[in-house]
Amino acid sequence: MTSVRDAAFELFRRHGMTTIFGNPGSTELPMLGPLPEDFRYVLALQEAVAVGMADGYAQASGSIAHVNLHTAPGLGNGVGAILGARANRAPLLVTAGQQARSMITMHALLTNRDAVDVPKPYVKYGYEPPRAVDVPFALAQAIHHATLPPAGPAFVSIPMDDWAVELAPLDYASQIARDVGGRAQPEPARIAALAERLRAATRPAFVAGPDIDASGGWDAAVALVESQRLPVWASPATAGSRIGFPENHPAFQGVLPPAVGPLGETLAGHDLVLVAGSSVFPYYPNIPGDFLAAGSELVAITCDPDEAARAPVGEAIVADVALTLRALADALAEPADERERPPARVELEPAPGGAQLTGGDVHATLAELFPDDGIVVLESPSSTAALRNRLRISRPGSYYFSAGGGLGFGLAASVGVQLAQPARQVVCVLGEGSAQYAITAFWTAAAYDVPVKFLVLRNGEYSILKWFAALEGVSDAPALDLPALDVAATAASYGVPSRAVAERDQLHAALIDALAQPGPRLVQVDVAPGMTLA
Ligand SMILES: Cc1ncc(C[n+]2csc(CCOP(=O)(O)OP(=O)(O)O)c2C)c(N)n1
Repeated sequence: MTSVRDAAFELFRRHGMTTIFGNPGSTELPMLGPLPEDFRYVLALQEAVAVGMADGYAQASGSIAHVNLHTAPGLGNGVGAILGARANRAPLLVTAGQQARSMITMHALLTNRDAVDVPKPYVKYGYEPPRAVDVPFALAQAIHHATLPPAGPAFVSIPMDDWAVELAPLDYASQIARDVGGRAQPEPARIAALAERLRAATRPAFVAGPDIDASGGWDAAVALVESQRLPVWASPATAGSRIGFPENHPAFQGVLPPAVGPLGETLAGHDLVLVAGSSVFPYYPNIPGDFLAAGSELVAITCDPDEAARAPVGEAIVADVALTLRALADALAEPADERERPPARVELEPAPGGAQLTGGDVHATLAELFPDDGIVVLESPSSTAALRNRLRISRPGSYYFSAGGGLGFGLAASVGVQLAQPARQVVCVLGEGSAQYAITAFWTAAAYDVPVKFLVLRNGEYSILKWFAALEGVSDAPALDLPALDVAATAASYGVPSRAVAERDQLHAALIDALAQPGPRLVQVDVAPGMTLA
């Protein structure tokens, strides 16, 4: 006979989901033990960390990942990270244990009350099957929802006494065998019309968003930009989960500012703005202005109907980003040789150095040593711009950032990214404040010997919040200083060999050494407080 558990693991196997991230409790044990030999369980010590790891793993592997959470309190812990996974478009199956069916109505301890409502705004699908025999079918549906564009998390709550229930073939066999896929081709008429507008435009521009990378459209974007001589802007860094265009390319102009007014002004003078793989736009903070300058028109390409519907300006084509860029390049068979080449990028001058290193100094040193096929996972708010300016990431699948705005993604996700990409070196760049939101991921990195190199910038404060306080006209906000946090000592206590440095030559030597070692390593560097753009 086949149990719910047998059928569920067979389903996971069919979808290549043989790695399970999680933090277990008594309500999950009936699912987990004994784990089939072809599965591995990656233990996170807190659920937000488990979700962040699974998010990084899903994005970097380009396939669905499974994260298993403890019932109500564990699911609650995971919700902020589930929000992040939704914003990052990470295909995730999120499962959580539930009390035994006979105990739910009396709300016995560990009942997940209204379980489906807990992560509701952030999952594409949420379900608690009415019968044990429906569990494999519900899991299959969640997998399809999670992977169909736009990808995202899907949730199933599973009562703990369901796993041992025996199934008849009719309950599960055809349901778990289904293959469901669908990357939409754009409508030919819309592509023809867009190609015509692009041909006729005098100063068109291209905005590269994260979904170019996720959809495999990197080469198509480069080919289109080169043949049409388009200047390229990256979509705002504050919510760009990935990079969609090589930032060392001569057509690259920089990263768009995230606020409405400055963003519109930056694109002024372009009669047609083509946005690929980004919302229009992940605006923040509230600096009002025109969405677009007079004379500018905008067309966005997105796989997400919601993103298309809620844009405050412009038109949209809803289809797979890579397929659309290829279709557009085909429709524009002739290169735009008569158009002027994009101007050279305006370089930002690094701020004059003081006694202490700046974030820009640190990223300049990192750029010197960064491996050709390295991957950056970034969560260092006051030096995000400096890292983008200094590193000039130029290969696909090489940059991950939390699009949801929640801290805790970076440290956790870096472990998942490295597990998904064992042949490439992951460098995780963190602020000392950001590191605290997923601090226990150091334990998983050490315990599973995941060789991430962590670079922690320690400036003794929440620098970005001081910058925001000035922008918002807020004075004397409490609790923006973080004296004496020592991430190096904390990571060492979890088993990650760590060094703390303060001088440029020490940093250089410590990074060389860390990159040469086989396991996880951490370098903490003291930097001057404040924002650094370059
Ligand atoms: C879950 C979560 N809580 C709080 C915040 C608000 N927040 C944004 S940036 C920041 C400070 C981060 O400090 P640190 O990593 O030291 O970076 P710095 O600004 O100093 O570069 C905080 C608390 C957030 N974004 N996410």
